[in-house]
Amino acid sequence: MGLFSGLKKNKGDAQPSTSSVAARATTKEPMTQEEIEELCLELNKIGAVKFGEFKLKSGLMSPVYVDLRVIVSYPLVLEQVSRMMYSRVKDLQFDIMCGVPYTALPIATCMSLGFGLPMVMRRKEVKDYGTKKAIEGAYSPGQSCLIVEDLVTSGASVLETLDPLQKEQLKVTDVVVLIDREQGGEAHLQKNGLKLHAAFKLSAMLDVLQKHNLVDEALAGKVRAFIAENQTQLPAAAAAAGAATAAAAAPPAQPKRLSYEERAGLAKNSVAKQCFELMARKRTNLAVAADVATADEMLALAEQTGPHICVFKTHVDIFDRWDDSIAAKLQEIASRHDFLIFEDRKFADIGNTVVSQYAGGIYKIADWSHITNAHLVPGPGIIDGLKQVGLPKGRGCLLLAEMSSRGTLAAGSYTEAVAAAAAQHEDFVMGFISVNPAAWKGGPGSPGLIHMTPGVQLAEGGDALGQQYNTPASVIGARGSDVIIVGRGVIKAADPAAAAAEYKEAGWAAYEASLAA
Ligand code: S5P
Repeated sequence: MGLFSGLKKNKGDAQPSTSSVAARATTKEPMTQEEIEELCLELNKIGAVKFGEFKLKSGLMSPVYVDLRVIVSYPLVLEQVSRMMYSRVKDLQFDIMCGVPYTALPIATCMSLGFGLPMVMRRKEVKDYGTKKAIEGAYSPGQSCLIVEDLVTSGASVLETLDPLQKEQLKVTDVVVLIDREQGGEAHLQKNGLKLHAAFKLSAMLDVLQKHNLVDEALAGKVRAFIAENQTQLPAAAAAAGAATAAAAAPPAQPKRLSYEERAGLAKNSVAKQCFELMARKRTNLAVAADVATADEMLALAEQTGPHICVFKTHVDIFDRWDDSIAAKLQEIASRHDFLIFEDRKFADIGNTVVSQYAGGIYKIADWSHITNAHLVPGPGIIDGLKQVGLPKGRGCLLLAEMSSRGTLAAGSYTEAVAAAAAQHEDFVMGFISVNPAAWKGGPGSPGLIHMTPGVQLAEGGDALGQQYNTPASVIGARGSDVIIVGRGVIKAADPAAAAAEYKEAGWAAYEASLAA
C-alpha cells in the first residue's frame, strides 16, 4: 500500500520541516465515498464500533459500543483510518501533529509515516510534570500543531492534551478524530477555540450499517435516542484546563449553583423531589445520624432534633429491640416535624437477596423508611433488586459513591461507575453518599440527584477508628454537597436540640453563600 511509499520518501528527514502539510503530502488520494463506506463496515466487522445491547464495564446497558484500541491489530484498517483522517485535514496548515495518548498514538504514527507529517508526543503521566518534558519530540515555540484523537465524547481528553501543548507555546486550532460520538464534544472544543474535524459522525456510521441491513430501524432509533439523552457536560477540571489556557481568557466561569427549589423540579425520584422541597421549605440541609443505643433514645432524639432537620438517619440494627410500633411512632414524629427517615442499611448483596432483606425480616425497612442506601460492589443487580421492592412504595435509594473513612476503597473509577449507574436509574436512585462531589471527574452528576455527606463536625478532625471530619462550610461549599450528616456532633452534645440548631445554621449559611458565589 501507499503508506510505505510515504515512509520511504520521508525516511531521511531527521528534523521536522516547518513547511505546511499540504506541501508535504504524498501522492495519496483522499478516500472515495465507496472506500469510506467500506471502512465503516470494516470497523464494524473488527468489533471497533458495534450497535446492539452492550453491558458496559460499569454494568450499565448501552446500544453503542466503541473501542478503537483493536485497530492496532488490523494494519490495513489502521492505514485506511489514517488516510481518511488525513483527508479531513489535508487543506489545513500545520507544522506538527500530536496524538492523544494512548489509542490515537498508533493512528497519529500511521499518519506521520504515510504523509510525512512530523509528530510530537504528550506524556500522559501527570507525575512527570515538572520533572520531565510534558511534550516529547522536536518542536519550537510558535509552531502550529494538529491534535489527533480516536474518539471524541465530551472532548475532555483533547483538552487535557491542549493544555501542555499551549504551555510549550504551540498554536493549536484544529483537532482531527476518527469518530465523533455527537455527545457535545464538538461544542465543548469550539468553546476552547478548537475546530473539530471528524472522519465519521456516529450517526453517519449508523446510516451506513442500516443501509447494509446490519442495523434495523428499531435499533437505529434506540441509538439516536441514546445519543440525544447522553449529552455530556465537560468535567470541571478539563473545562478549567482548557479555559485557563485559552488566550487571554477570563477565569473559567463555574456553572451557577442551582437552588434546592430548582433541583426539586429536576428530580426524577419522588423522595429526591420531596427532600429538595422540604429543605427549601424548612431552610435546613441537616441530617442527624441517630447512632444511639436504644429505640427509645432514638425516638426521643427524633422529637428533640425534628424541628431542625430534613433527614433523620437510623441504624436500627444497633437496638436490642424492634417492632412495628417503633416504626409507626418514628413515622408519626417524622410527619409531625416534617422530615424524611433514612435507614442507613448499606445493602451490599446480589439483587435476589436484597429483595428479601429490604422487604422482610424483623425490620421491614421498605415499609417505613423513605430512604435507604446501597453499595454498588455487587453490580447494578442490587439496584434492580431494591427498586423492585422500593419503587412501588415510593422510596428512594442513595448509592455510596465515596466514604468518609480513611483508606476507603470507594474512590476513583469506582466512584465514576457509581455515578454512571445512578444516571441510569434516576427513577429510584435519588442520589449519593459522597464526600467531595465537586472533584468528581465527570462532575457531581445530574442536578436532580442529591448528595449527602457524612463525616461532618464544626471542626475538622477524626476519631480513633478512621472517621474523618470536614466542616459544614467545606462540605456544602467547596465540596459541592447538599446535605450534611452529623452524628456525634449532635448526639453527644449536652443539648442535642441546640447542637442540631447550630449545625442547621452552619449548613444553611454555607448553602446560601454557595448560591451567591
Ligand atoms: O462514608 C460514610 C457513610 C456513612 S452513611 N461515613 C459515615 O460516617 N457514614 C455514617 O454517618 C455512619 O454510619 C454514621 O452513622 C454517620 C457518621 O457519624 P459521626 O458520629 O461520625 O458524625
